[in-house]
Amino acid sequence: MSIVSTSINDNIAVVTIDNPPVNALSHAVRDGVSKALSELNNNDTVNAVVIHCAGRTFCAGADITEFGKPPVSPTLPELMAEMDEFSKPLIAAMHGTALGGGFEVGLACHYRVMDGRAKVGLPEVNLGLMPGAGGTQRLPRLIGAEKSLEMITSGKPIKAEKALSLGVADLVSDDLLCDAINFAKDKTVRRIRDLKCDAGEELFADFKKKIARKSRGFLAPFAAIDAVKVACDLDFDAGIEFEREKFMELVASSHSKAQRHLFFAERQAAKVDGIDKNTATRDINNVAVVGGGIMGCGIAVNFLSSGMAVTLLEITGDAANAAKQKIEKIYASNVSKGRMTDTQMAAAMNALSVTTSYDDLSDSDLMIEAVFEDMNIKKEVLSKLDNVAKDGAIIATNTSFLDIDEMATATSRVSDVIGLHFFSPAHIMPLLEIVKTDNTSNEVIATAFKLAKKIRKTPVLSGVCYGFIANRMSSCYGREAGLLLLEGASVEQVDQTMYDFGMPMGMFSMLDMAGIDIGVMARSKLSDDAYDKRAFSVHAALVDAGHKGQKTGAGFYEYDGRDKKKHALVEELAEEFAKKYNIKRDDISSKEIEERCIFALINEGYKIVEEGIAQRTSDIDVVYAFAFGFPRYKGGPMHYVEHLGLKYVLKRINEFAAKYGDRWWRPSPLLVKLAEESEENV
Ligand code: T1G
Repeated sequence: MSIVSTSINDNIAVVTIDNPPVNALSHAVRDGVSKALSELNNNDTVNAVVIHCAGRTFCAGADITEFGKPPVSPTLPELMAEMDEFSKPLIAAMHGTALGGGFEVGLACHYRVMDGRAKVGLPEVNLGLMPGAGGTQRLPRLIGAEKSLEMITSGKPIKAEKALSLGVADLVSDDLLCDAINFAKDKTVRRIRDLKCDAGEELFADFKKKIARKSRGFLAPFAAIDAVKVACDLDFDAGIEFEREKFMELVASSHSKAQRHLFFAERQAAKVDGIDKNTATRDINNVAVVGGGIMGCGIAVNFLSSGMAVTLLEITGDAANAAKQKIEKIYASNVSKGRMTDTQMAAAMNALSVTTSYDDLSDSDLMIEAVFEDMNIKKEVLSKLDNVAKDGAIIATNTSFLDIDEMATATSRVSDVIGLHFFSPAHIMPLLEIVKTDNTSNEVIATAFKLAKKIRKTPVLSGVCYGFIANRMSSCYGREAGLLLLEGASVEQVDQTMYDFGMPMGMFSMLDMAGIDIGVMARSKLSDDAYDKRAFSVHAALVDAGHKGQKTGAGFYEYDGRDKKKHALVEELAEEFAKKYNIKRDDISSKEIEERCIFALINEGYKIVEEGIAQRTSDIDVVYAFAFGFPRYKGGPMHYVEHLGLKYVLKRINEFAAKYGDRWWRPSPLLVKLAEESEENV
């Protein structure tokens, strides 16, 4: 079947686009549709045209792979203009996810018929863009400025029923093409561009304030707001011109390049080099979770919400029931926020059972432990699981740091053991580190990746090392932050610098939130040469004094409820340890703080790739953006290097090595090689 084909029955033409996998509006598609419409415009036997897509979805947007290359006519805006000139009724028959340019094609049609399960949306902001084919001008004319601002700046799609209620869809159908053809029979041309929209000035200013926190540092949402305002202030053609100009600026921006990088990096991370995508996988329907703490309950929710049965084991009946109540509370909160229905909550809770007996876990397809971060305790749990597990059951650990190769020796099935490292809160954070041991079978790895997709997590493969990818990198950033404290920077200055860089919060605020004692406990099991004790001396002293962070009312900050203020003890401890370690204290620039923290991440990221712990540098970006909120408009630590220049980053790391010693600052050989090969000008 050609990429665009036309059929005509009873004076209704159907233009079908067939460009798998998502009918992206590539040049071939645009050109095919343009040619088809030209012919149909001159065909007197044709009274109306239905635009439809083969495969699983209506056009899911512009072809993102074309961005950054010179535009080739017909561009999407040019095709829209042709559609605006089209003299016969145009009906879009939309199924799947009609997103971005796909939805804009629908809006350039005169009517829209949607499959009952279809969604429409304008997710361009996720790519550092705004709608660039009339979306900011047509949508406000159809549903008003305020609702358009919500859809465009959130990037969130709406379902067919909502689209119908808003007037975006004219018909919702379970027999899409047939109903769209019948719907087309008695229609007349009706262009959205001929409608008007207006809104007060204050709407746009207020909306910018409303999204200021969530969209901090991003460009696209604010540009989109300006474009919607223009839709209310200027005529359609002037608005289209404004939109195109702003869109092209965004396409060329480092922000969009970074966010487009992450879009493809996330999909690439789901591919495991050396494991064929058709590798057999095991069915996972029954899951056992051992440990009913915050992590265990969050992990259980992931599986319950994906329609699987969960048996949660705790040591005592009270603890098991407390875990059930924690899970019930999570679901109740989701229902109260409209994220799920009572029926969905009831179904999830009905699929949950709790127990204190390992025998009750014997039918589980997957068993995952989320118990205390101690090797002996975890080995004991894995051994008990191994004793009751059926053949083919997968045994997983949620450990954040520990050696899973060693842990697996507690079982008789080392090839069935894998790490599934969730991030707290486990039912919300999108990243899942899938950690393979030396013995984990390809079938188990492939099953874990399939499971990640089912529970809507973003998987990244890691090998076994201390902290895997995420926590190993984070400990390097934490090391530099701790040393900067001894060298004269304040907690507030370090945190503010990294917040201004784009991190959701500074390292010390994050430690106070998570609990300083967790890292102190983990490091207590390490040999002294495994980390820089100096960097974490204040952490240990705070915990010794009972200051573990928010949960004790003080840590690196003092807390009055959620309000935080300077904790004088920290400065005293920093001065005390600086003296003990003979570290000179001085004023430190924010640039030095930022480079020490970020370049530590980058250098470690290259080491993780060259050791084979991570498959590729783009996986590192996915980990750090999805687990720790590295600003997506900077693309992740490894993409950000390209923005800074490899030679500059290497130069600065060499300077840090000369000043602070190369125990931690030895440049990664991979970084050195790439910098040498780089053709950039320094
Ligand atoms: N362009 C090119 N390739 C795309 C693509 C796109 N728009 N969308 C998906 N792919 C590839 C993807 O890389 C993967 O490739 C395969 O299709 C399956 O994707 C002018 C400027 C539609 C919800 O942002 O959200 O229109 O890895 O694994 O999980 O105003 O893809 O197999 O080689 O994600 O079923 C706006 C982006 C673009 C939608 C399907 N549109 N796509 O999810 O499959 S900008 C978007 C998605 C734009 C206009 C503006 C999802 C999906 P590979 P997948 P999925």
